[in-house]
Amino acid sequence: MSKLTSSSVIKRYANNPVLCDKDVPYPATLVFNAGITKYQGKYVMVFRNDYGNTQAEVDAGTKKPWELKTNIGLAFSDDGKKWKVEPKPCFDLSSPDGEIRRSYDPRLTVIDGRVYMCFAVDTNHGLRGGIAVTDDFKKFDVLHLTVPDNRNMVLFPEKIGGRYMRLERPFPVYSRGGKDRFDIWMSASPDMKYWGDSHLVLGVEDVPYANDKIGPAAPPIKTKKGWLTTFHAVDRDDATRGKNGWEPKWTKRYTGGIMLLDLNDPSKIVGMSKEPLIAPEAPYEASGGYRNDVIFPGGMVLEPDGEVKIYYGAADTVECLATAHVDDLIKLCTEAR
Ligand code: BMA
Repeated sequence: MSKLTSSSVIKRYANNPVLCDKDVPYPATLVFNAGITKYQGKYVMVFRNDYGNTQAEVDAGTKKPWELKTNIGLAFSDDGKKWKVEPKPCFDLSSPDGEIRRSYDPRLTVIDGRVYMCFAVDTNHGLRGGIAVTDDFKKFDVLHLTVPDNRNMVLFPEKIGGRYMRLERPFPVYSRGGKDRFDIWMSASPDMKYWGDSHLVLGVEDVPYANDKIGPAAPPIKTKKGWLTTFHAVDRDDATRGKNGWEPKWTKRYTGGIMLLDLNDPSKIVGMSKEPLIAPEAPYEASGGYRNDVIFPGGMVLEPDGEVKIYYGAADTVECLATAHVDDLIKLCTEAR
């Protein structure tokens, strides 16, 4: 697939990345794919931390990146730009019997004053999606784990029609031709524990710049025109792409997209931009990372003046920030219809 460029409404933060391994006071190598929200007057970030081998060890060929272990770290900020990482990781679901290998890619949503965290879980019997709730980021109660293979879940910040709602991305390999053809779905729940009434929201074939899979990105934000939400879109080129990062072979590209969902029935798409919102272009997105050409949005904050902060993992290596005005983002979705 050809070159992809970011929308002109997007401004990258000049001091990107906002968080990287050097900011973390415990073993850290890849610091990325964070969930961010505002809670009790502060910005809060939970981030994925892959640790175990240094980049130098990987580069020297003495250690392989896939030996990395993962935990979830915690950081706070007063302005959403300068972050201070807490002394210890805040969440690690790996179980002593080895069945749960790790949890990662957290996303945060505040609902009725409590913080809910969605996360992915690798187990010996498949990839699962989890939901936990916390009030202090010290104690997390795990409320729900999906059956495999389903992850990349994000919650809406309020009940809709009396039910909690989530976007999610199952991996239906068997019925989609035995390869990646994965779509965005949604489900509802009366209590965060039992989920059902599932609907397809967006098929991968409807995203012009994806030829592989798509998935939910940052949790939706509410606007007058609908639920504004990002997603990630993947195109793959095994013929011309090869080594692209520390990994021996990486032939995918991850791009951020944007769509608007109906306020009362979010399984209905009001509009979707036919072009990427953020495509990997900056040096920290396109070179020098673990997997280059990866944009993975996980947090979106709507400020009172209409600025939207979009946080995204870049190159599976660092955490970055870009901003846009909410009206421009809505226009991108509605004018594309
Ligand atoms: C996905 C997830 C993400 C990661 C992305 C790109 O499948 O593993 O955590 O950012 O691939 O490597």
